[in-house]
Amino acid sequence: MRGTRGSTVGALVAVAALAVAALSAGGSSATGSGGRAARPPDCHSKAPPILHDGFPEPPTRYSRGGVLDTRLRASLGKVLIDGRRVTTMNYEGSFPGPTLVICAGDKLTVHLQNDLTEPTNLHTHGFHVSPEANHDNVFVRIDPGQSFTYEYDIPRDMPAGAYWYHPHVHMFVEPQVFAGLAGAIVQEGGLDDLPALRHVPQRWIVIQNPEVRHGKVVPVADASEPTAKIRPGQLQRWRIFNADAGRMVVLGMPHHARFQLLAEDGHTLARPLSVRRLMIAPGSRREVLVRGGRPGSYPIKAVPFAQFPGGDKAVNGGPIPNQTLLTLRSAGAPSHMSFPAHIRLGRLVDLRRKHVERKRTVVFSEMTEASGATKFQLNGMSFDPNRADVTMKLGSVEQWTLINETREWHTFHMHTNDFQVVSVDGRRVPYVDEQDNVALPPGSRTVILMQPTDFTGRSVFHCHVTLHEDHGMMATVQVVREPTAAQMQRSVVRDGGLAISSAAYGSPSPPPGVRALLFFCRALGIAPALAGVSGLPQARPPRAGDRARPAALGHGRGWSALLISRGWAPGPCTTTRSRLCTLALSLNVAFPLEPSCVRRTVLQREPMRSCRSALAPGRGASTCTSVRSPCAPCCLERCT
Ligand SMILES: [Cu+2]
Repeated sequence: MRGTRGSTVGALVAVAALAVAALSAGGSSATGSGGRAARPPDCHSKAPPILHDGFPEPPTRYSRGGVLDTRLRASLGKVLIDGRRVTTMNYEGSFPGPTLVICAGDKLTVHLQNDLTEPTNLHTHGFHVSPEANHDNVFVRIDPGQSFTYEYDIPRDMPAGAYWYHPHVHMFVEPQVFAGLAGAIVQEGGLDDLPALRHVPQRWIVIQNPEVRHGKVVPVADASEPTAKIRPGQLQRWRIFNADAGRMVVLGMPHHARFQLLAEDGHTLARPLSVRRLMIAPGSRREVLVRGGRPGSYPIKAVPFAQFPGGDKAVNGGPIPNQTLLTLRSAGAPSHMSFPAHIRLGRLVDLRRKHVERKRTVVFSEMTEASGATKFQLNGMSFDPNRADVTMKLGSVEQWTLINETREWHTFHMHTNDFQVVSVDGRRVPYVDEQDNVALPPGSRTVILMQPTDFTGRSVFHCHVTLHEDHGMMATVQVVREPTAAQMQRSVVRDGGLAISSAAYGSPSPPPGVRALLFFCRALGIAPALAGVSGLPQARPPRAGDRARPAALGHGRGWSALLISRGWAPGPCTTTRSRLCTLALSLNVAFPLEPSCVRRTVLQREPMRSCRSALAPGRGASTCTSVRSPCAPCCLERCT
């Protein structure tokens, strides 16, 4: 299922590095007049210079004396985009909204005035602040004509870097972000203080993806792309915000030039990472160094990328490929700025060294309803704000396996607490990162570690393709000091196998028998971990007689595969034949699929959606007959 706005609206899709220019007519904020604000003292005075060379940029609002008290008025009105006046939703008459610039330890107060005709609210994406009361609370709903004052006490140890703000009322996120309700937040300090970067000028780039909506045209597809000036040999540090409603942006430099990646989602990497392609998921931010080449003009393009099957071609509803995000014009006196490639940028706590207290699995799936509409789900469930999906213990380390069972990209975004990516499809990430949003390739498994600290309270995690989020791909999470037995029980997702693994805190090991089997397999160097099957045809469900081979997932835990087979199809899997089938999987040998294996394979390859809905309380066996035929027998067995 395609899920980007490009798929639903059509051809006029464009990535535009944009920003704007239209300034609001003042504003009631104490420090919040529009335009390019003078840099006050505090952390701001020490930050590297920002380039103002005609490249479009939103107005900035700086904190002073530890305080930024400002207004954001959300309304529908005319803004200036690439020199044209268009009508769309906006904050303070600016598209994107004003950039808020703060320091560690600041008090940020935002008076949000809703002058739209629909509810809205505010999420400070990436902030490590309380998710409750009038802080980063996404359950607040501000009706039309109402206002609400948000207060954020920025922790002294919140990493300096790139954050952003946008609405978060369920089912309104995608249309509002798409329409332009988004703005950047920069916390200065951190990398700014690094001697090697102190004189490297900065450029802040906010990416959005405007197009046709409600008859109002946001004409960027045929607009001239902005130009960024650079001198030959000069280094520039770019903070790039993907504030788009749902598009994965993959940027490519011309002539094999590379980006030096410095930070992800507000977190500094330990060392710079040289990359040719820079992928920025919707909601994510990246900080990079770029160097001016020989004199000339160099387009920086959003290279073709299949976010959904066929989505790399405009004819399939994808964005226009190879669209120029901006043109880098290298001219002027040469510069010889150097940057040590092996410099230590920062230091992060490696959660891989800590004891994992709990494991969970989150399955991203899609379900097409009879009406043709697509439901986007996590662990077979659509979002319900009144349900407690996950309860985490404050200070505990958890390992989550994120399984994308669909044929398109999703992302995993966590509020309040960031996470470290450990592996993707079994390939270990060779460095320590910290992110609040990670892209999940189709059919992939991503293992992350996280440790909720400092704040108890209730928030959410979700896909940041906001169309998917609005259509259900979101769940609640609460962090408590001491989970009660009832909370622990509620947070255990029992859906028959695939989304198991919510072991109790303090008992992370598989059963002794399974441990012995794993030890045996690992000693022989085979089957390091099993939970998938490769070699199966993609175009149709597997059938008896197909030859399959287990896919090593490499996350070091094979027992979930065994539990899957036990959890599902309890009838067949108690037979000797199905035990042999399981053993064949364990031993990593190709085998002809037996019927019981087929069922199991289908259950692994297909989202839990069909079987889950069939198994929901109150559903009869008749529901099972409506699911795909290879799956139905299994469901029937479980239902009856
Ligand atoms: Cu998604």
